[in-house]
Amino acid sequence: MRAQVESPKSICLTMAQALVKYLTVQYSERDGKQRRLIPAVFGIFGHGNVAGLGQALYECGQDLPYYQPCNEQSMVHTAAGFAKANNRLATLACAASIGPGSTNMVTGAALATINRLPVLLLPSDYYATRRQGPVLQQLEHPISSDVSVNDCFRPVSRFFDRISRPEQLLTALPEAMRVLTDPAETGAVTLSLPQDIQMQAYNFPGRFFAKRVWTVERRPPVESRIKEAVALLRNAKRPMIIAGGGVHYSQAWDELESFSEQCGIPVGETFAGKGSVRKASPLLLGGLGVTGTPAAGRVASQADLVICIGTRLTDFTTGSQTAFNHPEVKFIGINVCSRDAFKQGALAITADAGEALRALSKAAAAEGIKPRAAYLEEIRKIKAEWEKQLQEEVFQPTPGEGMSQGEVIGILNEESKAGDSVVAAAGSPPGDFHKLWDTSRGAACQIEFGYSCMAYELPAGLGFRMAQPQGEVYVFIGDGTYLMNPTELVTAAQEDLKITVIVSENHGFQCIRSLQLNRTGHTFGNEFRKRDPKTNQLDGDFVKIDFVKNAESLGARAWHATTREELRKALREAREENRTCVIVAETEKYHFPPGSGVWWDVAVAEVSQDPATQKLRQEYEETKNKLQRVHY
Ligand SMILES: Cc1ncc(C[n+]2csc(CCOP(=O)(O)OP(=O)(O)O)c2C)c(N)n1
Repeated sequence: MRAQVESPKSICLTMAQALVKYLTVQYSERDGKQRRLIPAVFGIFGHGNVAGLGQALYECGQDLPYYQPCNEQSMVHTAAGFAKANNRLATLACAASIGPGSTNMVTGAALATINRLPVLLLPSDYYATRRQGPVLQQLEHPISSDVSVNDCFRPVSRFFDRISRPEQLLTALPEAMRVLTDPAETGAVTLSLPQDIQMQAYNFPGRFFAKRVWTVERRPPVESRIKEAVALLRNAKRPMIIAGGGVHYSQAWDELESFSEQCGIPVGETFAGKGSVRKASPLLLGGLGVTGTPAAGRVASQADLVICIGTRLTDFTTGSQTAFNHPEVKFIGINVCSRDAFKQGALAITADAGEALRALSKAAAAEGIKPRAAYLEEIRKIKAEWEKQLQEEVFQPTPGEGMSQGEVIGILNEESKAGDSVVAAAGSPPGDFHKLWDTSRGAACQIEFGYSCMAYELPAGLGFRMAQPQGEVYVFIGDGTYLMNPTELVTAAQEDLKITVIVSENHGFQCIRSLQLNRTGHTFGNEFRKRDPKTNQLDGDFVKIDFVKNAESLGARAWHATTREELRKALREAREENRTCVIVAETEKYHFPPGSGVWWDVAVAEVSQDPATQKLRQEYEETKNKLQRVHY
């Protein structure tokens, strides 16, 4: 055994010990404020990492607290939620054992990379020496001995490295930190750690473990692009802003509000951009796109200049390229990521959102660009129409029916307070929150819809709670999503991380059932029903599931609410509770809020014997041919 020698010049550590020691001294900085870049690690141990990284955490991890999740996918979602809550200025590390533990993290990696959220993943890998192979859980690739299951991480990581010698950390770790803290490149960073190399010792230079601060840069815009943008603004009669997640990550809320007010430009928000305008502004149209408000859909349809800020412009925002119908529509793209800035053939301003908006406001003021009164009046009317429909229809009970999900969201909105946040990601909740949630009350709406991953919400809620000690953290999910991943309730109990989970119990995957009906004319396989021996299909009685008991068994306090009064009472009691809470709200199966008028391209079968499907195909082709455009 080699003795651990420490001198100012070098320190002998195992690869895993060096990794842990390095992470404890990494900081991020923006606008003069520093914070730990990776303040904690989640992990599940197995033979692939217990004696390597596990030993290192025990010996060197005093400043890198260890958290125990119930599932490896979940811990990556927790890290993504934590990163999002910190506007990407901090994240968590996630460690897994070789094989299934590691591949369980692949979905989380995809979610993080697609949503541009930093997460540090530490999967374990095969023996680098190969002598003992195949080790337990090792893939033996027929033609490529250096391929392991961890190569699955490559397409879903922004940086991937396999550490096959301890000294590789000297270059791999700084590169990993650079990618994590680069706003244009960030996503999942994966360092694959062969089992034997984790324990291998090396004389690392002492200065490798000196505190290092990674500045998260605010890229300034190029002046000439700002001038060109102002020229477009000057000629625009019906401009509109699309606010994406980049507004939050840049913390450019004030800059967005003042630019929109100064120039009289209405704002539609993407899922990630929900809450970009934080006050009750007459210019805020709410969510934009397929699940957005009809008001935002109408304004987008006639906009002649669309200013896209910090958005990837996915099909839900562009209505699969049917949302912008003005014949002369032009786009300005403001984004730290050049690829996004150039989308839609936009005038691209590759810059930090806050910096670009400040420059744009200044240049627009110098040019004397002012709101157009007639346009403002039109926006006011369109918005008022939608608000009337919201209050008089969507949030009201329907005679003869139980609560709709819209009603539940309305009540939650009323009960929420400034400083609360609500997390949604898959099923009908993200779309309904995008359309219905009023962020001007001060409760943040954190929607993950880049990957729209069932199972993200609850563990991500823990990440939000870790970053947000005050206020309620609500997690809003369907019953299908609850069934996919309730287990992190145990981690919540273990760590006293209080979240309040609201389960909308509608007995199935109801948003997909509705989509299926609209695109095939039939439904099957989307409700929690028993197999009927007569039909041999899942169209028998609904399966009885006791979500309250399930949640209680995992350490939560739980309620079942079937009426508005019961729901309000449960929400108020939950606010006073210290433990994690689960409120199961019975909701109507087939009652959805009104549509936005924005189309979504989900193709219908081109050939079918079924007249219902044939009719839907005909409608599909007509709409697609009429509305879909290419903007370049
Ligand atoms: C992990 C994962 N699997 C499958 C899907 C496809 N999908 C999208 S929504 C949905 C149903 C969600 O059901 P539930 O959570 O009960 O919400 P509801 O549709 O009833 O609102 C499914 C299966 C997904 N988004 N994520």
